[in-house]
Amino acid sequence: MPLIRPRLYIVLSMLLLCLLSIIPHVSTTVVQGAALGDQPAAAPMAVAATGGPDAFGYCFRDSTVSGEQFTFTDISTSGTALTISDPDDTIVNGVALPFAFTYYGVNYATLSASTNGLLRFNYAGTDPGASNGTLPSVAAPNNLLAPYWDDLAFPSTPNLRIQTIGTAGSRQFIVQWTGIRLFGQPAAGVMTFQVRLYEGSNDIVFAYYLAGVPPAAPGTVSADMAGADATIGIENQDGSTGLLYSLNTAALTNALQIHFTPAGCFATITATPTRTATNTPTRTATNTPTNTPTRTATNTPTGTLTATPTRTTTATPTRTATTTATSIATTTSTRTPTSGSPTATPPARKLYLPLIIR
Ligand SMILES: [Ca+2]
Ligand SMILES: [Ca+2]
Repeated sequence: MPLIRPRLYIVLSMLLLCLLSIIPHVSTTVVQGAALGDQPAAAPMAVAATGGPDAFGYCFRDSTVSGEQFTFTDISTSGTALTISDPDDTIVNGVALPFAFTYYGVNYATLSASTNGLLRFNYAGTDPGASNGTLPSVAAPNNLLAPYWDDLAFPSTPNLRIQTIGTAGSRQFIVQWTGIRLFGQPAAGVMTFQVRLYEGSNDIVFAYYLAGVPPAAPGTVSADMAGADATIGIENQDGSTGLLYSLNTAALTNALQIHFTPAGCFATITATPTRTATNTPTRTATNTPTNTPTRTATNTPTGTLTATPTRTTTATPTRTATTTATSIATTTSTRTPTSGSPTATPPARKLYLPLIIR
């Protein structure tokens, strides 16, 4: 059927075109292997300067918080070197602690130190590996401190040391990774960090001297060195609780420390200050009154004066003649008739002579 064949070809061709149009384009995807033992990086997390409490009561704060001072007691030469069989993935078990250290309520006399930036308690196995994960997580490994859990390696001679400082009762046990670097990174990108365990308080401090080996001045801290691929935090015995400082986030800076404590959250962060007034304010009059107050008698005395004052003579004055007459005048009186003529001759006057008797 000469007419039928061309039609068949056309129909078949159209069907083929339709099929091609609905088949998606296949692109070549190269699945990158996890870089040098790292797990694929998760999305960066927001990092807080403080955290906790976790279910046990641990809290942390970093040295960007007022009251948390960065300190770094370098033991890169003074400390006792741990024997490292492999500068890449090695854990040293049975490191004796100079004092019983209580971690999540359990006393430990030894710990394990890994070249991949981990400390572990009650552990006797092989290195848990460089593949860091989140905290807390019931997935192994558990019961750990992660100052810098990542795929790390010492570039040449391993320098993982321990040292105890201070006096009994307030000692610090220090574990320090000196001049370590991210696996495969340039030799210039070395980092130094330490963990300090505190006797008595059972506090834990992670201190970072990134991009160098003290006392040399630190170099440039890359994002990777700042923790862009690392886990930093703590986790309890069964992985049921813990504190995560950062996960796959460039959160670290040179001269930073992170302080964990089982004593609850730091008072300087959580306490609300209370103010108690201790002084009673005194007010002083600053203006002098300008008006003179006037007093108005409001009561009129109503009583009547009834008593008459009496005077009593208390003394009778006496008068005494003070003068005596001293002479009496002798006068010869002469009587002169005042009128008429005498009617009788006055009697003769007799002379009396004095008789003198001898
Ligand atoms: Ca875990
Ligand atoms: Ca490693």
